[in-house]
Amino acid sequence: MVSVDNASQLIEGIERGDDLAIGRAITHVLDSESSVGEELRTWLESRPRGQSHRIGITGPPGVGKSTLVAALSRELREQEERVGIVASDPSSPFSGGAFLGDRVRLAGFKLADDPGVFFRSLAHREAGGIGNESLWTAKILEAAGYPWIFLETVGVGQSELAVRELVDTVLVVVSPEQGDEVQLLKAGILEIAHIFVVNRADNASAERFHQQLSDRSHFQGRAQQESGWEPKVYLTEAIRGSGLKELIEGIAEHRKEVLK
Ligand SMILES: Nc1nc2c(ncn2[C@@H]2O[C@H](COP(=O)(O)OP(=O)(O)O)[C@@H](O)[C@H]2O)c(=O)[nH]1
Ligand SMILES: [Mg+2]
Repeated sequence: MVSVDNASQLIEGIERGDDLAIGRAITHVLDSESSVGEELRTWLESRPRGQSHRIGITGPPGVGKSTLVAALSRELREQEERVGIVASDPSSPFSGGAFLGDRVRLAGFKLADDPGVFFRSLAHREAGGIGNESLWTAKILEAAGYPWIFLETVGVGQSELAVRELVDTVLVVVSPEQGDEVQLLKAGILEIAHIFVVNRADNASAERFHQQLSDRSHFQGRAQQESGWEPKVYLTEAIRGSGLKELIEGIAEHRKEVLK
């Protein structure tokens, strides 16, 4: 990459919270051929873990993850919290519907021009899910002082299990339309959750599904065994913004647990 950027100027910019510098820095860091990127990666690796709380949002496609991230972000903005969002979508190699869709959705939530929100969509060349690209991006947002960082990943598969390694809190979003929890169990998705969200509270079977999951929230999967944390189950309607305050409190509670 031919570049006029220099690493120390970008670092200064990141620490000032300058969006332009943050955006440029991410581009460099994700470019294995950029020497500026290499310097930035070295710097990022030498930094102590900051004050950010990283929240991974995973779950099957279409359950409302992006909408929920936008809704939670708006709620946090009302509490004057700054929010970084990293969306990864393997189905959108640099252009295409989903990529644009998330932007449009953010705009719908009046976040697109909000300087307190930084949004970056990654077109993954890795096999789906949150990989190193998301990790580097999160590290930059952390260096820029964003206290809340959401990382959304698409789909359910092996790669989602990696989410756990990269974030502090894993939110597994499910929707009542998926019908039954057996499917979720098969996918191994219950195992990685710190928090469950049953989205689409407006659906007729939402309550029942919420109840079903709550009954099993003593379920001892890997995440649960490691931490002794009992996953809680929240019911939300992302498009209308219901259940968000409770969910944010739930995340904050888990954060306290993590920091213990
Ligand atoms: N009825 C209903 N639809 C929702 C809700 N949340 C999201 N949606 C819709 O579900 C569709 C998929 O949402 P999206 O956030 O893209 O799902 P993702 O693939 O999990 O990120 C969109 O048309 C949303 O408007 C909800 O609470 N209720
Ligand atoms: Mg999405």
